[in-house]
This record gives sequence, C-alpha cells and structure tokens, in this order.
Amino acid sequence: AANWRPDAQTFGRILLYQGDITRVDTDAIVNAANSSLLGGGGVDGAIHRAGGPAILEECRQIKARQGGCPTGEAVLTTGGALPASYVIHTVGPVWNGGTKGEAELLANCYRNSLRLAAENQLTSVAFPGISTGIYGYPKADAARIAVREVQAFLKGNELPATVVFVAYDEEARWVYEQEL
Ligand code: AR6
Repeated sequence: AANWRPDAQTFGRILLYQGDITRVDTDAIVNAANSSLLGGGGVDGAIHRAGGPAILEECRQIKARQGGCPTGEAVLTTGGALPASYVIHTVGPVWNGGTKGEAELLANCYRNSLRLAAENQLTSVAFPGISTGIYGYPKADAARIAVREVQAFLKGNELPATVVFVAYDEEARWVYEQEL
C-alpha cells in the first residue's frame, strides 16, 4: 500500500494524495452525497459522471428501500465504471456555525463509512473532505475530525488496512499534512 502512488505521502496506514478521487483505485472511494442519494454537484457529480448510470440505479434502489440516507450515515454501492470497486456514500452535515452538532455528525460519517468498509472486507478506502465544499465546513476543523476518527478506527481494526485522504487542491493537502 505504501507504493500505491509514488506521489502519495505515507503516515503509517494513512496516505495523503492530492488529485481527483474518481481516478483513485482503492477498493472503495467515499462519496460526499446528500440524503436523497440521487446525485448533485461537487465530488458527488464527478463520481456519478465517471462511474456511469449503474451507481445511480443502485442509489435509487436503496432510496426506495430505506428512504435515503440520514446525515452521518453511510451506504454501499458498486463502483460502476470507476477504477474503485465500490462507492461508500455518506452524507455530511451542512455547516451552520458549529453549534448544531456538526462535529459529531461529521465524525459519524467517517466512523460509519469505515465500519461499512470493514464489514465488507474492504482493504483500502479513499475519502474526500466530506462537507468541506458546498456544505461549507471549515477545512481545518474538518481535517482534524477526519484524521482523529480514521486514526482511532485503524487502531482498533485491521480492516481497512489503508486509508487514503484525497485532497483536491494544494490548500486541502497542506491542511491534512498539518494534522497528520
Ligand atoms: N476529487 C476529490 N475531491 C473533490 C472532487 C474530486 N473530483 N471534487 C470536489 N472535491 P463537495 P460537500 C472536494 O461540495 O461539501 C453535492 O451537491 C471539494 O474540494 O463535493 O459534502 C452533494 O450532492 C471539497 O473539499 O461536498 C451534496 O448536496 C470536498 O470534495 C453536497 O454537494 C467536498 O465538497 C455535499 O457537499
């Protein structure tokens, strides 16, 4: 896993990579979805564009079965045409100033996504900065929670063996690097 990408930085079982998550070939990539699971902008739009209609069809079936995905929860679909085999769709909180339980809900996104990965025997999972785009969560606060939750989970679990943080731009990469 340490050689996964020559340009990724390694911090034990955590890798930091700057780029487009739709090109990442971990077992699963995580989508920053919304509760409808029916697609949107940002990384959600990019994943559905790159992964093709099969992912959206699975999302529709999950929505029909359970009515969508509440904030902080996660669901699993296959990866369609993506290099990743699976997509874990999680719904981050909308930033509302920080007093509406945002930190706990964001932590739940990481925990529940990792639990889903472990339950499905997935070896490697890549996360975007959930909630840090359209949902407005401050990037440094979000990275602190992401790193804390992933480190805690990895300490207690053998799977996933490797977690990749995907920073979309240089600023995001720098913020993760500080936390790691
Ligand atoms: N690869 C990696 N990271 C990306 C990519 C990409 N291709 N594209 C964007 N990012 P956002 P949210 C980063 O807005 O804030 C959608 O409409 C981006 O720079 O995608 O959780 C959903 O349907 C940012 O750091 O997700 C929801 O309605 C991070 O991914 C809503 O947006 C997350 O930004 C969710 O908002």
